[in-house]
Amino acid sequence: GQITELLDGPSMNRALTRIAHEIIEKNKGIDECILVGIKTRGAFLARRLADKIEMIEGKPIRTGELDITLYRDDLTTKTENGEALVKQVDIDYVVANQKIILVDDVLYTGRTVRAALDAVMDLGRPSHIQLAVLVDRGHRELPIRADYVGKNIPTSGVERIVVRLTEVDKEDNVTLHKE
Ligand code: 3GP
Ligand code: 5GP
Ligand code: MG
Repeated sequence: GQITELLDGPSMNRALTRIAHEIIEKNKGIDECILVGIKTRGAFLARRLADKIEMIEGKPIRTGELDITLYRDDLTTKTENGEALVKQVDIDYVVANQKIILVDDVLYTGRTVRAALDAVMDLGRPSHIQLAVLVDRGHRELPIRADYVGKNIPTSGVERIVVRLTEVDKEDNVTLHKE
């Protein structure tokens, strides 16, 4: 099928730099913030944002990870109720009264984020939960939105967004695949 490049490496890096600044600005610093990446690629994006934020602020930001997969391990049945399931929670901090910033590569139906919200709130009562995504492809099935967006990409149901990150894919880019 047809492949379109939506973000190249430098554009992805600029988007992440902007989001790092937006996180610091919105939260007036990062003292009460914990970045929580959703595996696989969201966790690498959270690490990249943490590095950028540390460079800007001159102090580290806490990070954690969530492993969330579809209960039915078949991506094609997703909208026929493949439900997101939390497999592992790696957050080594007290979340009560902290600001949790979830990080994922692609936001689509919102079901993964809903599962992430549940997992975080099971640990205690954060003061806020925010969401950062590299790509928002639309088609929400739940009332969930992102606070920080790298790029909004309206897609059809048959299109796929492929996110490649050097940590796992040997290159940085985002491409749109039709059929
Ligand atoms: P990720 O773990 O880095 O996010 O779910 C496994 C991989 O399949 C994901 O990698 C993601 O890139 C890709 N993927 C493509 N379409 C979908 C989808 O609709 N749902 C999920 N969960 N993953 C998808
Ligand atoms: P949601 O639960 O919002 O439907 O989907 C979010 C999760 O599914 C993200 O973690 C992402 O990995 C994956 N996802 C959904 N659609 C796509 C897509 O088009 N491309 C990629 N790479 N991942 C997707
Ligand atoms: Mg993902």
